[in-house]
Amino acid sequence: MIPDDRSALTAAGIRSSLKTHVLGRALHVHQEVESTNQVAMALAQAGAADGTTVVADAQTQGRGRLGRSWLSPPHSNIYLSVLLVRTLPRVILSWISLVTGVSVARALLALGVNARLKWPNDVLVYREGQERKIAGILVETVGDHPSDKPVVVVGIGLNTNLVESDFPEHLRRTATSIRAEIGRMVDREQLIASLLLDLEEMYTELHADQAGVVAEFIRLCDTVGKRVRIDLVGDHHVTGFATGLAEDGALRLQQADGHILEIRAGDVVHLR
Ligand code: BT5
Repeated sequence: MIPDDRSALTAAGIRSSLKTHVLGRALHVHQEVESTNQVAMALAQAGAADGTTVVADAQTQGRGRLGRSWLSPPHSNIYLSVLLVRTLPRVILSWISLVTGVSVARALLALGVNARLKWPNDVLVYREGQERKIAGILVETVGDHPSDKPVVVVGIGLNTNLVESDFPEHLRRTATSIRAEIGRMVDREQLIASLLLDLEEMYTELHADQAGVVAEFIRLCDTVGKRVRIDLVGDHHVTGFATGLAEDGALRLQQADGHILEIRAGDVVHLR
């Protein structure tokens, strides 16, 4: 059954569709939190298990990268954080954010949304030549974890049943939702369950067949092969041609003089 705008997200509803072995097996569903990433961080510090998942119907301080905020109204979207407590080689760690984008894009494609990825963490839809962000990913490392393993929280914000008029003015031309794209509402609980299953498979595949995962990212990503400007922290930017990805997922940028830079953090602007 497709819920109306007011239906609440419940753990039972998500569990009834869940086919994972690890992700979401410990599941915390809240009506409202400041940030699901923050709740997952606190659970990590208290020793929560690998795959512990936090879902909220609304966030009051949803966060993006670099102190930016994530619009998180109630009853309409997906705000999800997954805790990964496992042995992750450094090279793989930096791929977590990229492969999470692959899973989100694949979930959207299955619903008929023509999703594309922008390195490193944006899930986009193009409408009338305009890029619109439909989902964002925020991976944060957990310090002071009781285990010796590297521990990360993977946060996903996915605009699902929000209608265009719900977006504030400053996001109306640059953001979209599944409903705005396909003209119907989707069941958030089922979507969360299928997303968790694909994520579980992707994280396993990342260990077993990194080349396959990289190829899947490149297939879905619009940044590689484009002229781009990259806004770096501070007021700096660099421009060039995105030629590919380094082993750790950094973006390789060829500048006009032929020099290759490897970019590990920044905001990409696709140039024509
Ligand atoms: C991101 O940051 O794209 C990462 C967003 C991650 C959000 C999830 S929700 C669950 C978990 N818990 C959290 O607290 N966070 C994660 P960034 O690349 O910095 O993009 C942020 C920018 O996107 C903002 O500055 C706005 O311009 C725009 N934006 C904010 N909310 C949006 C929304 N709902 N849809 C589309 N664009 C949005």
